Amino acid sequence: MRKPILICLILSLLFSNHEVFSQKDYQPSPENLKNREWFQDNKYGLFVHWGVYSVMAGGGDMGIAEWIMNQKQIPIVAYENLPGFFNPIEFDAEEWVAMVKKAGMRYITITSKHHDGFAMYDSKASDYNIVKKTPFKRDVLKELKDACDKEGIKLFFYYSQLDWHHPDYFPRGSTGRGYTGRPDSGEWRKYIDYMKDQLTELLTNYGEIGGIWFDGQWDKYDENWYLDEIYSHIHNLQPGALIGSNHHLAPFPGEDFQMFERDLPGENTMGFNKGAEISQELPLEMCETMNGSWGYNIKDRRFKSSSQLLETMIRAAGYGANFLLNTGPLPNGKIQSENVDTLMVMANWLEKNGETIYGTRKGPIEPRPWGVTTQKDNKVYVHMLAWKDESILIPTVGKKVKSATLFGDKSKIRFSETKDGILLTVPYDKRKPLETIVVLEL
Ligand code: FHN
Repeated sequence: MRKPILICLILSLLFSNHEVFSQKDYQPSPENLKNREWFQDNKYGLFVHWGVYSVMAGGGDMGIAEWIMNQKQIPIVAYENLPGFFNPIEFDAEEWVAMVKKAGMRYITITSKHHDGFAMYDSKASDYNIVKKTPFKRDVLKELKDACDKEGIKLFFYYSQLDWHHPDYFPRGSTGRGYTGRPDSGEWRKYIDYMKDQLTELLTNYGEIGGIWFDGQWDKYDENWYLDEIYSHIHNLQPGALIGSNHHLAPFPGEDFQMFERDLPGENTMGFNKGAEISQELPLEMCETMNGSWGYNIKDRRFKSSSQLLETMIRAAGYGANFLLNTGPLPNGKIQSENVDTLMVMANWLEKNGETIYGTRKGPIEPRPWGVTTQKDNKVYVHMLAWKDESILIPTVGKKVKSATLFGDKSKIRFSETKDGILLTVPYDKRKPLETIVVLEL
């Protein structure tokens, strides 16, 4: 084939995919744009992976929790017993939200349905839900939403497009194959309608929500996910709702924020990031686990320290990204006490230093191994995270620096500005881990 024809063919294929896969011509509503600003200002949220899988607590294996059905190849007919054992009598939505507030978090993103297909809310689209199938019979999303509304915390719903339970999730993707016991048949369009019905419930029965956090498109990259239709539907029901999808690709039109899983934007230590470009326009969010698991895993004691998590949060802010920190609640409805302890230590830091994170955007200097910058109005916050010497030459910041002070005690920091950069000197006795923050007033 001649080269120009081949190029045209590739371009037209790309273009047609683009049309099928995204909400073309999407213009975010004014509410949506306002919510994007809110999202970027508020920076820090709690991710919650809670489902009937918590009863199995990882089954004694490290790294397995919400994936247990697939990892242990549990057929649907057997997995369907699990809801019968799920009775989180100690669940108290108000207690969760009070903890979130105390932690300095501003929103919660909770699993409404994970890959196992079990709805953690009162779904009319399927009986496979917490109200119909568990002895608990309560709609935890409803209780959480009410508690969030009282405290001014926003609630987002995680929704797995991937489904190991629904018969019409066919053709199957890279997971949930064979062992589930589903017949090798099904109608994809019926599954899309089912998903649409469930999303309608989530967007109409819980008042105004923060948005929908999709996950699972990576199970079948070549599938038609009807994103145009689904995203338009969501935005029609709630124009302000932010849509994000954890497909590990560059955002599609119709998405309102871009997310990164367990890696800072652009990094790829986890192997998820397929070289996706970082959006210069959309808000960003990084999600992270507190140990190595999302859902509750009884054996996973690899808890990250509060310092480690704080450093990640600060570095994320240096990219302009929110930090969505996960907990996997216990099957009795309590939040793991180790997680609460860590969150409270982080809360102390935020109480003192929150000004350098909340309401900021990424600073004028790109994130560096030594640290990051954030910015608000005429102030640049230089977070010196890993700099051992007394002086450091940082790049110029575009405007003249009027003063340099240490955040906290406001002591003057010696600085000199040349065309080569800004030389800052922070005396050793003024340094504290994670709290050496120089404020440059422009
Ligand atoms: O498979 C899921 C996993 O269980 C978890 O929900 C994370 C959260 O980002 N996302 C998926 C993997 O990309």
